Amino acid sequence: MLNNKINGQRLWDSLMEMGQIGGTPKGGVCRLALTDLDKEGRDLFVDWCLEAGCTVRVDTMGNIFARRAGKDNSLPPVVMGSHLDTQPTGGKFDGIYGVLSGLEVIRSLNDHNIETLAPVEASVWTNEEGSRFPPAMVASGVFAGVFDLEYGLSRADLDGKTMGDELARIGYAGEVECGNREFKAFFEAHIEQGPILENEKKTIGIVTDAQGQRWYEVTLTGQESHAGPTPMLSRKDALVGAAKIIDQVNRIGLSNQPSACATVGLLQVFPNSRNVIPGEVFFTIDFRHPNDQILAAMDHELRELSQRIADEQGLEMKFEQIWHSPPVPFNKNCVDSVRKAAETSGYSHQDIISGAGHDACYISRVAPTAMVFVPCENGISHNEAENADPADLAAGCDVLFQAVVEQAND
Ligand code: HGY
Ligand code: MN
Ligand code: MN
Ligand code: MN
Repeated sequence: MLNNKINGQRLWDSLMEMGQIGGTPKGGVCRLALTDLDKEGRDLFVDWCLEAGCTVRVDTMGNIFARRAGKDNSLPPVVMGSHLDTQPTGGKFDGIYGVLSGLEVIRSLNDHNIETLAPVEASVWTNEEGSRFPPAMVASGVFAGVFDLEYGLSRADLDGKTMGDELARIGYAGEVECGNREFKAFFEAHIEQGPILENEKKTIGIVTDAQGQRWYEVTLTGQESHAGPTPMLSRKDALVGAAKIIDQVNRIGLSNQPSACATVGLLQVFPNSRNVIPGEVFFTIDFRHPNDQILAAMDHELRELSQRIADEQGLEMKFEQIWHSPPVPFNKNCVDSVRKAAETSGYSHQDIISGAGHDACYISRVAPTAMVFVPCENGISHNEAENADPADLAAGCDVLFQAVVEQAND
């Protein structure tokens, strides 16, 4: 039996140590992509992998691959991984759990002197969150051929710094080509980031699919003027227009239940002064649904309503869809490896669709891919209060271990 080979305490201790890098007073983590703190986290991960006897390579998008040799190293590797970058008010587990679970699998293979036929690799994917450099999952997207390298390296933050500049600055502009490399399989362990597994009292989520996403950027331009003498009926108030559109974003989400999600997470008002009518507003929209047709219908309704509101308010509108990641069905053979491991180990489990995007979504385009979910406390994530039960985290890593070994020896 290959279950219970991992060391749950060592996994937890590694998560807590990594969580100190960019740790916040409320117990969360702020380690934005390609900052000095991201470099610190990457360096710690690389050191741990070298200590575990891995060879480490970095590609041109800064993706890291720590390789443990197998019996036949001419075979394509089974790769595990996720991301180390966090949201500004992120937690210790989103992404990091998948990276350090991969490391724990390698450490446990070493402990038990298990030699796999194919090599296995623990990986880190750059800028999964898309918080500092939109869109999300851009480096796994370049690896999967969804974006070209030039697009990836040119992604810029709000200060105009590009990913290419920042990769070079922190010393993670690798030489290895990003992509064009065969994986036998790819597995990502992740906290669910929602309430389903906790509510259903299940330890393991067998992720069959991930929902589709569409991201938009909207700029409304009206007339900046004095809040006092300017009559209400002659105003071109960009914030009133934005508020009406944002209300429609929420209504479109609510009218496509039970699965749709609709979020405006970033809003900037110019000049942002209490007695000046806002002349310009910039905001983002995040739409999600497991069904691409419904997501397309939501898109159509949003575009129509936004233009109508802008016209009624006398505003200029720049409306841009900056990203569309269609829904993803994961690979049945890999999903079955996850299911078999959960069943033979006696972990309570259920099938689940991922509400969040993950690097696995893009990697699934170029390699057989599956995910392992574990519950998180109150379903909270992208929040400093993010937490998970050490026993659940260990169970998920145990399932990952068994699925990876099965695929590596297949
Ligand atoms: O937004 C997402 O789904 C992921 O956390 N980047
Ligand atoms: Mn994540
Ligand atoms: Mn996230
Ligand atoms: Mn079952």
